[in-house]
Amino acid sequence: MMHQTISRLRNFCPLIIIVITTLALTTATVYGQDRPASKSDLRFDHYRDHTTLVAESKALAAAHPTLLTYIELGKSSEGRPMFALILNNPKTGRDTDKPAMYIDGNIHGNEIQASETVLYTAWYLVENYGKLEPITKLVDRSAFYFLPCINPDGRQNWFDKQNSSHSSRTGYQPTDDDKDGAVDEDGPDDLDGDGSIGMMWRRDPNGTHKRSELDPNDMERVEPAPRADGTIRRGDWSMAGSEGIDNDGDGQVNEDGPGSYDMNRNWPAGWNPEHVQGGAGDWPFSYPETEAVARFIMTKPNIAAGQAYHNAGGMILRGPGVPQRDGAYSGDRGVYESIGRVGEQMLPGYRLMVIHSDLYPVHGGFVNWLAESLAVVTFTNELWTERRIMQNGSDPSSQMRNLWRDSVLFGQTETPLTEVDHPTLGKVLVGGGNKWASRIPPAFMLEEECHRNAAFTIFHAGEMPRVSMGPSLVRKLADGLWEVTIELKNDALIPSRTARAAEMKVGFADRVTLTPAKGVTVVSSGQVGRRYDRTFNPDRETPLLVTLESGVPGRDSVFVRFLASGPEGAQVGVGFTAEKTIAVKGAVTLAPFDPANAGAGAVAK
Ligand SMILES: [Ca+2]
Ligand SMILES: [Ca+2]
Ligand SMILES: [Ca+2]
Ligand SMILES: [Ca+2]
Ligand SMILES: [Zn+2]
Repeated sequence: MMHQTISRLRNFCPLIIIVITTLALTTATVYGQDRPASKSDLRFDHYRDHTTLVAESKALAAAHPTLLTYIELGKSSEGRPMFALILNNPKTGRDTDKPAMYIDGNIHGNEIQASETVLYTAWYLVENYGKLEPITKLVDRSAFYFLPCINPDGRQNWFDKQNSSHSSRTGYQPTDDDKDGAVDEDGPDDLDGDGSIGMMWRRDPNGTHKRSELDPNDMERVEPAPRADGTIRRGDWSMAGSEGIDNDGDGQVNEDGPGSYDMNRNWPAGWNPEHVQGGAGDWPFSYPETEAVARFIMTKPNIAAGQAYHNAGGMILRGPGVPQRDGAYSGDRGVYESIGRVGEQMLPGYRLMVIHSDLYPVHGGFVNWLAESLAVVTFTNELWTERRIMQNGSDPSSQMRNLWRDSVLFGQTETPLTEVDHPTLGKVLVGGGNKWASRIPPAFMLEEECHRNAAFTIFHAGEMPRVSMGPSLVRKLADGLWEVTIELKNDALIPSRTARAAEMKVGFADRVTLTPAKGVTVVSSGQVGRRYDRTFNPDRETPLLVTLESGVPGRDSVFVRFLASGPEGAQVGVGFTAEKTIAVKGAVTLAPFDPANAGAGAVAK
């Protein structure tokens, strides 16, 4: 029996090999559809508070010690760590020598999925390094700075305290919002004890709403309409504000809750003082959180791309925040359009928009500081849109919204209306959408939201400037006298120096340095319009240095020419440096060469 089996196996040996080979191939191809085997088993099917976010970020860095570093940038108002994850492969150079993408989230503390999205991006890149070729290549030539949560107090308090989906937005320094001399004296109050701050409804013979006959937890709007007897039909309930009482007896309810400074109005880009916009602070960077972020960013002039995550609405926003600053984008509009339009295709239900014209005016917003003051191509995504409820991208009807809430989410985002005795309003109904309603995706859709947005930023990062040297044109003008035209080309969308940077002289201009071999003299050098142009305005002062004020445009080339005297066959070293690209080193041989006449693949260096 045994013998028989073995001989059979022997006969089938080739078949077994084929089967094993097929299995191996199948495993390799199937990987793309699978979760990567993870060194740090992070899950994106739930939301984590700030304490857990810190612990998991540290664990992710510890699991990938070569690529990922956890650093603390400072402390929040309430003493929580402000932190960053730096992704860089030291084997391919220092982070500051590479173009970098800056990605943050949760500046508004209630906009919680922003942090999961940033953490997911870091996690996806480190877990797939060495497994997915496009990721490996991108990580090897770029750096990433991840700041998953830049409002730690806002986030932690959103989880710990009674909030609505809109509250715990700000930072947590005690602030006198209503200027009555007391701080934080009248916050929201959880009257029905559900842990959230909902809506209050009072009985009103001229009410705007009535309770639905199909579902008594639903308030339906009633449009006033004349009855046959001449009276006007109205509802019997009206809204009575957000859940709470007048704690300080000043006649207003919940007018001065905990904290309340808006760190997204505290950046030096068209900043305006408090009396123009509340929350702006005494001066830009006046809050510990904004100062910590600014100090970090100011040490990283290699940041070439930026992304900030907020919620909600399904938007890919670019600046400016006010129409007066439209001109700041005129030179780079094409770059923003090209990247943003791809984003619209990658993010179903999302639309590319301009902050001031499509949303509302913002003075001194973070994205404006990065884009307008530091001249970095930056977007703000407003994560999650109700259009994602419908799989066809249209806005849900109220019937669909209720079906979603009751039969897809099984009521998890809703507290039934209950009667509560209110000290000043009498009997009120309290309830409605809880803090999990409306602004964040349900857990089962979180991972998709994270992944698609991560993919968009990875695409954006892939378009950070990438400069290389093309073939050089070398002409012999006379015995021992050479004219050399060098091509520097950028095959990414983002220029090595944005139009905004060139215009405002932000940072250093790009530089081409020439290093002649012994016996060679560079007589003059300068930029030319095209490779075969005959006109040439040499810079006689510094022939070994050509400054490119406008850098190398996206998907385009610039040409630099120099005249040199020296023997045929001698070399001139060429170096290109820019703040936001990897430096390029090459050399040109002084021997006649015309790229137009060269065969395929011939490059004179
Ligand atoms: Ca007050
Ligand atoms: Ca409540
Ligand atoms: Ca009050
Ligand atoms: Ca109150
Ligand atoms: Zn926001």
